[in-house]
Amino acid sequence: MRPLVDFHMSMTPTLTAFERSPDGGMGLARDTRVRWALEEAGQPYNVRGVSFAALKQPAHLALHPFGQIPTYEEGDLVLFESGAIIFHIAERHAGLLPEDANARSRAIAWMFAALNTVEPPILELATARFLEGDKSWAEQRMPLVLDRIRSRLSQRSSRLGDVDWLDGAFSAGDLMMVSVLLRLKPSGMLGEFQNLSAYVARGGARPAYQRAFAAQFAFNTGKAPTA
Ligand code: GTB
Repeated sequence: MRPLVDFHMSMTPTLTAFERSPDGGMGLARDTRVRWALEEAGQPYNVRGVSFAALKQPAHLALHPFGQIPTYEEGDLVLFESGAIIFHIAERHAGLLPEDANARSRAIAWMFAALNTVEPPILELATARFLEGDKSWAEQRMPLVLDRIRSRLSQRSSRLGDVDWLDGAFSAGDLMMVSVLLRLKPSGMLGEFQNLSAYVARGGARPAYQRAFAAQFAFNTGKAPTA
């Protein structure tokens, strides 16, 4: 008979992450949000580092059609897209989606809102800075990029008001929203919206996030994070 421990080990999911993230352990690459979801769910996981060259090789493209991280392998299941991976984790383990059907649908709506409505303008900032910063029109474009982010932050800030989480208890919707907003931390823009900075700080202070952050930091730097 197959020992239980072997079965358990084969179902321990494996994520892919950058072999060395260009952010040097700031936790901005999208494996961090998946690690966070797994930590919230209390699930163990393995991580396999992938070099930039290997991302575009057939072995990795078989897991991820766009040659990116993160991917998620669990038994026979292979997933890509951080949103789909976190949704899968949240569906199968307690703690990330409410039991009530309507509240669950609303939490899922917030996950989509984070990925489809809030994240795109934030990603534009990185494109404008790092990929287009040397173009003749870069300086003219930047205020437009910043305005689009500010507009979303202002809408998010008004809706959040003074509550702790988006819709009652912490959910995968908050996990995704905080993950997306964390990308703005180096820009200082979150500081313009006191309740949003507090919201992001609240998410970042969760023990599960702290464990996820420490794990990615150790993976990327070989060191423990300093407080
Ligand atoms: N929509 C996909 C998802 O949510 O999973 C997007 C995945 C994605 O963009 N992956 C990036 C990647 O693999 C890493 S996270 N890029 C390599 C490639 O496309 O060839 C984005 C990212 C990249 C770099 C930093 N950084 O340097 O700090 C941070 C975040």
